[in-house]
Amino acid sequence: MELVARQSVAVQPGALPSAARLHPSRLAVLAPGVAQPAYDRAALRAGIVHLGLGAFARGHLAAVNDAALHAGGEVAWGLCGVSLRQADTRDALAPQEGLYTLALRSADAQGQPRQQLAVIGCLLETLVAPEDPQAVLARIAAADTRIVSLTVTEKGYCHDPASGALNLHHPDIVHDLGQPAAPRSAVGFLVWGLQRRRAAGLGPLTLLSLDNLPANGRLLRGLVLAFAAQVDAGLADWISQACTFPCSMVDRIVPRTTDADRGAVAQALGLTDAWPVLAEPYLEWVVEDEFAAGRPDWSVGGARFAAEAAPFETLKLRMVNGAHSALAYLSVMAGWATVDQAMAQPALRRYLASLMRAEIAPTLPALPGLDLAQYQERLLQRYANPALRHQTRQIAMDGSQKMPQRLLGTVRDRLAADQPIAGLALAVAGWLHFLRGVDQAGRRYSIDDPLAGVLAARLTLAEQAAREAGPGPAGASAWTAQMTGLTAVFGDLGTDARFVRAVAQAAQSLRTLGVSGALDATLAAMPGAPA
Ligand code: CS2
Repeated sequence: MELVARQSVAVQPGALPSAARLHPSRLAVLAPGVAQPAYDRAALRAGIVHLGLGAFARGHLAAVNDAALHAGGEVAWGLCGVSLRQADTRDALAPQEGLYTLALRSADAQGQPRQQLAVIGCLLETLVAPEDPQAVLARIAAADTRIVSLTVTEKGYCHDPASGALNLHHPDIVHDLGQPAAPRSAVGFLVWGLQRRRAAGLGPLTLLSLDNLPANGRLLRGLVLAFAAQVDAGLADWISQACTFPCSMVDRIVPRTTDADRGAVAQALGLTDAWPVLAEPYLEWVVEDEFAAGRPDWSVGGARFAAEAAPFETLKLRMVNGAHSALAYLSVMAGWATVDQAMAQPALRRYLASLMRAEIAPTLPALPGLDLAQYQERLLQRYANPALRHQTRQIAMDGSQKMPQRLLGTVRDRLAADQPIAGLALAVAGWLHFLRGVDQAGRRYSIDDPLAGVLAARLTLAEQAAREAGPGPAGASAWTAQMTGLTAVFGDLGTDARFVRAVAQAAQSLRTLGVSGALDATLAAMPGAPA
């Protein structure tokens, strides 16, 4: 079994509307240099069920799993994907019998976009949960299934982002507790599926969260057990004793696929693919080696098995995702549509470099062998990748679910050590200011967030408080105190006068000076900002 050598080719815009569709029967006509499944697809069985089959999972889990199969891994480790909401992925991939293209995009020395293509073959089937929840439960309870993995995004866990507890008032959880045969949430599917499994006398599973949440395995375990305890104490005991929930850290930037990307992939492939996935070449996946029923050897595809993922998670969530969110809100308001466009703004680049070095890095746990300065420099280069065109609006989604682990934990650690937080405060103020839904040029945008209603109500109260307090810093303080009083996101941070003061100052800068002025003012307040 050999991987066909991959070549990088220039990204050529355009479309091939008349080209035939990617399909197992057409692999022989693929353009030379495109990697393709060289293992026996027909022999694969679905040992992994993946909930939340978005581009992210197809850009890392499936790609790494494919590499393990190429390296001669067991045929038991094929993948069954589950979409929890929509049919679009299944509709795109079913006519291709699950095949899709992964395009790893980078730039050449002249900054021209290039891509390396690989057709991924390990996805055997995609189920659409709302169409047939029984099929999903049956898959979780199938004898072949040994791992259920998840990328359902932060909000998919139906938890309280500040405390990590299961939200028993969440409409999907309320629904699922009463619907053993037709749940809607990931946690509901897991618990009702595990109940069937136990009743059928089948073995335990590994439940593997791949989402950007701190201690994601432990969090998932807590949520699953909290739900199971509502159903049957014996089931909760069985899950807690037999199933494992390894924590993991995954790092790969996977922007949303556009029609232009579909065209460029078709040009290079020689076939059309209804839903290729784009990603950066960089991939880091650290996963705790606690599998209840075996696992593929993902290390051949770049994964690292570790005793403890926590230090890697903290590093990644605070650096990669913290800086990403800081960049995203400021950029949406400034009108910088893509991350590479934002990175071309010298003040923003300097701000991110200072934020990482001066405020985030000192809060990180020691990781032997890690050169943090090099890590930060590489991260800035990853963001600047001009071939990804990663939309800042995409990263700006769901801020209420992202703030605690990306920025607020860092803020807490800094305040506990009595350290300044000017850069972090600008990032938090950026999110709050962004929630007003209008950019600097007066263009309106919608707020895509599960707490959008609550946030809008807060904003109304905050604007009123600011009016009553009068213009200038007094108004900014009153406004910020209201916004940071939202405990579901800020916990008790809103009662820390140092935090509220720093965020109010940054909010006032954003209001009076705009994004560029606020960046300059913040940089002036951050010691040792790079020139
Ligand atoms: C991003 C992440 O959309 C977002 O919120 O910050 O998806 C980010 O690209 C990945 O976590 C990178 O590993």
